[in-house]
Amino acid sequence: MARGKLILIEGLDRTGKSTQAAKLVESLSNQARLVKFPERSTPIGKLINQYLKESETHLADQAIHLLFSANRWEVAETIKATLLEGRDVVMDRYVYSGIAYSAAKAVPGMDVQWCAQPEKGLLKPDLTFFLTNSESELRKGFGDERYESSGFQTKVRHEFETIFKNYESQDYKNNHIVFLDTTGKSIEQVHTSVGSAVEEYIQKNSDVEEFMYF
Ligand code: ADP
Ligand code: 2DT
Ligand code: MG
Repeated sequence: MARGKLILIEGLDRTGKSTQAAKLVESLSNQARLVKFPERSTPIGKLINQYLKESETHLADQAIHLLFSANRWEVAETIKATLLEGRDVVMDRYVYSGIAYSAAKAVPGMDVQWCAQPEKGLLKPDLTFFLTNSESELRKGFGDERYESSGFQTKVRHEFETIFKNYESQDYKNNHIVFLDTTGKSIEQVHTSVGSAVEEYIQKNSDVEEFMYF
């Protein structure tokens, strides 16, 4: 039996990641599993949740970065097991958010290379979508969690661009990363674009069994 595919939906706040990840999981046939990062229900995830929700919860920038990464390591084994059962896994945020949000803080020494280090050895997605939307700041759902300000989001966008254009340029060229501008597109239109890209990827790569790692 072929292993499942690891598919990631990435992007800035309110670009439609959670909406699209949920719809993609529903549309995939093989009991696909949705994994959202941060996974807030684990012991480390509860700490992360508190940090995001309560501005008075102080953690050193290095410490919270490593907790976000540890949160992925907590779930890594079960993701691989699910893929080996032949089920697809759709992730809502992952390593790229981890690097981009931390690097955007511009803390001395915490550059992209430093931020990427604890992610080394995690499974690399087979296919990554990066959603952009020039009007997403107008959307409902703007919360009061940490990082939800337009000034910080601009810095995060810049870090994502650096990561995808330079650091992951090979994947970008090989079409493992799909950029999707959703400006002016309905939820259904975006879902159709995501679904076709996934279908095309699976058709071309159905026999790929080896895993890629960061
Ligand atoms: P994210 O997970 O990227 O922060 P969400 O999926 O939670 O974004 O979507 C943020 C808000 O925008 C929600 O209210 C959602 O219903 C709405 N939304 C998502 N996609 C679209 C779209 N294509 N057009 C209009 N509104 C959308
Ligand atoms: P949402 O639950 O709305 O997606 O917000 N983040 C996320 C990081 O800083 N590092 C990470 O590794 C991950 C996965 C992005 C979660 C917030 O947490 C940030 C927004
Ligand atoms: Mg979301």
